[in-house]
Formats: sequence, structure tokens, C-alpha cells
Amino acid sequence: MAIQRTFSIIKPDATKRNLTGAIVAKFEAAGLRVVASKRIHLSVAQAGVFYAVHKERPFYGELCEFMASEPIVVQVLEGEDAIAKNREVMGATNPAEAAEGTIRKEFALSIGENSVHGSDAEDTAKEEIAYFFSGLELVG
Ligand code: RTP
Ligand code: MG
Repeated sequence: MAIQRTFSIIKPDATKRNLTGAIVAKFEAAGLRVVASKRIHLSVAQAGVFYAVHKERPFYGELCEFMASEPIVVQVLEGEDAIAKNREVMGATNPAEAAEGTIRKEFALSIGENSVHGSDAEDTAKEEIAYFFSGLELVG
């Protein structure tokens, strides 16, 4: 498997509880390198664009409000098989179903407030990275 890049968000529930460093430590321990990183505060509209794929789902409004409720940390992670590896380290969407040792098992509060986002495929990773970062901000 080649070196890949994936897009990650440390969500409001985690930044609020000062868990940014603890979460990044898990990425790094799994062999993922942070090649871009910034702390931003999304508007509800910006969160809506990012999660547009879920706009017909019943939790969409709540999800957008949550993502705009506090600052987030957006990052690009690089490594061998980075997309799958990141999702493995994150654990299942619902923390009640997440494996031992995963970020969501340790830190997530609920299926909605689940501490992290990670891209789910190569095309979405590319789109999400381009939405948040310019080429100059990616330092491999
Ligand atoms: P993400 O996109 O944030 O990395 O999470 P994911 O792939 O594991 O899950 P996805 O199905 O894409 O859902 C996106 C986010 O929506 C919230 N959600 N809430 N209340 C609910 O039933 C519910 N289901 C999903 C979560 O914050 C989830 O991460
Ligand atoms: Mg998703």
C-alpha cells in the first residue's frame, strides 16, 4: 500500500475538553504524521457544506450546530494506508460499538459528539483536504 493522505477533524467535544494532544498522540503512535494542522471555528453554514452528504439525514441540523459550537482542529495525516489506518484508530462511529483502545472508545461522548472525523475514501480525502487547506499549508 502506498503512502496516502487523509483529512481529520478533532471535533468540538474534544477541543472543549482539552483532548487535542491526547488524540494526536494516538495518530502518531499509529504511524500517521501530521503534515498540516490548524484550529478554526466553523459557521453552521460551513459545517453544512462539509457534511452536505448527510443533508437528508434526521441528525443533519444537530450535527451542523454541534460542529459550529466550539473551535475544531483540522489536520492532514500522512502515512502508509492512511485512510483506513486513521479510521481504525478512530473506532466505530458509535462509541458504544468502538473497539478497546480506539479514540472514540476512550473519548467520545455519544454517536453525535464522537470526538473525531476521518475521510472515508481517496476521493473524499482529496475533496476535504482541498476544502480546508491550500497547497502551501501541506508540509510533508
Ligand atoms: P465522520 O464522517 O464524522 O468521520 O464519521 P463516520 O464516517 O464514522 O460517520 P458518518 O456516518 O459519516 O456520520 C457523520 C457524523 O454524523 C454524526 N452522526 N450522528 N445521531 C446520529 O444518529 C448520528 N449518526 C451520525 C456523527 O458525529 C458522525 O461522526
Ligand atoms: Mg463519514
